[in-house]
Amino acid sequence: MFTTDDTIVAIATPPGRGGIGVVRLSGPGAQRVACALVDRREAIEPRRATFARAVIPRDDAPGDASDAGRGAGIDQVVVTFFPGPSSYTGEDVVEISGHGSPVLLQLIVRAAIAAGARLARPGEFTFRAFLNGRIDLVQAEAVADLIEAATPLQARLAFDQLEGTITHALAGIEARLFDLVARLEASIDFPDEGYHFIEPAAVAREIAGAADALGALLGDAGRGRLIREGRHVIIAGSPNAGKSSIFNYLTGVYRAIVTPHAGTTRDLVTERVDVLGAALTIVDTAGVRETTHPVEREAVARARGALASADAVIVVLDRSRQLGGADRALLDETARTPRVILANKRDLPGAWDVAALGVEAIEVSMLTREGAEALRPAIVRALASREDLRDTAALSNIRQIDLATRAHAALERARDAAITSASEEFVVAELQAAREALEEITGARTTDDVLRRIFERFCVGK
Ligand SMILES: Nc1nc2c(ncn2[C@@H]2O[C@H](COP(=O)(O)OP(=O)(O)O)[C@@H](O)[C@H]2O)c(=O)[nH]1
Ligand SMILES: [Mg+2]
Repeated sequence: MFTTDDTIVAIATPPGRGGIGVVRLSGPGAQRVACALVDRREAIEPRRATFARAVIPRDDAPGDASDAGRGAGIDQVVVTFFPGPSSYTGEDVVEISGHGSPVLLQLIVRAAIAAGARLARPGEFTFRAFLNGRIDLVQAEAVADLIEAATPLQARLAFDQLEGTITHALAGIEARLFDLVARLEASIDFPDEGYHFIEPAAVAREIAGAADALGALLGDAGRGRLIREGRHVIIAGSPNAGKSSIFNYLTGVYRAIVTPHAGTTRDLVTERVDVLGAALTIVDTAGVRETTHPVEREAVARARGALASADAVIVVLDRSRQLGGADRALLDETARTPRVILANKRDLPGAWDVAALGVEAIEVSMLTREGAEALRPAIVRALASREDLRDTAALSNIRQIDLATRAHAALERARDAAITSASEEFVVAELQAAREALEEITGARTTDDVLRRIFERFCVGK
């Protein structure tokens, strides 16, 4: 996909001005290019921060008419040389830390290109790390996730994956399958000996063990996805039930207008918040009711649209007024969506019996905040079937989850075949299918297409 025998260069720090900015080089010529950049003849000592003066070709130096020396000084920098193979990419890497000015950093990159480096493509440093076996594909994806993390829990999930938690678990399963296939194939290859390299009864047991280990990983995947991707949570209910009050409470920003006038919220008000580790997009809607006002009609239509695409719904009921047809319709409509039902305004005399609702509802008062502390855990429980999202080692991205699901299905077929004493060839074929899917997760077997899609997500310099 990319050539890997040349030396690449890119700015590794984000665009904009800052205290320092880092230019990164990787490849066989990293040391040579870096020496040219700092006008140095002797090699840079490995793993040591070395103070130096960056120079750029005279042609690039504005207003420099003197011709002393080979280049024009441009910045004071710190150069660090990480020799391969124990560098980030597995190749020789040099990091040049200069002052964080986009102009300076661009000049350094141009000078590196003039000295023989090539501008790196998005994700190319991490891609080289993958090709050189420094990390597998799960870890490469974790690098992108770690950089993109928007909540502390997202960062921890990605870090766990980068540290190899998933890689290690998958390797254990792969090793078991490899061993099993080898022994089954030996039995197939030497049928006359009447000797089984593995007891037929042990085959099903071994497969079931691997399937269970993979099943455990998959069991956590829903939680992993929730942390990684976040979810849309829609607040719905009759006008004046207290939806905007709940939105403001959850988001901590008083964006949605709260008034005693029914029909105040006329558009979808959206805010992204961290709810106990889950990155949730909370959407406040207009109360769903019959109306003739054109703006409110549109608002109600938008509320219905949001409801259709919600991952979870907070159904807000007003406990101080009789439930109406719209409330019952909403309860019916959301019966199959993960939801939290709130009976709001518990500070006022109740007009109906919450216990008689027939479904679990949390009594709260958004005015006094009584009972409100139960709201966040209830949302997470509705989305993840548990109240907290900690202990984070989990598959989290859909590519990995799809492949693990495929591997798991193949293992179940293999186990069933082993139990019903189907031919060993059939069992082996299913086990091989499972192994292939697992190898695709880690990238031991993969296509250029998949790699391109994964590394496209990265920025230049990663
Ligand atoms: N007494 C009482 N009033 C509330 C409570 N929650 C909201 N309200 C009031 O009910 C009215 C409607 O609230 P709002 O959040 O705008 O409801 P929305 O129309 O569903 O968005 C406002 O006057 C709020 O101050 C509550 O728990 N108790
Ligand atoms: Mg409102």
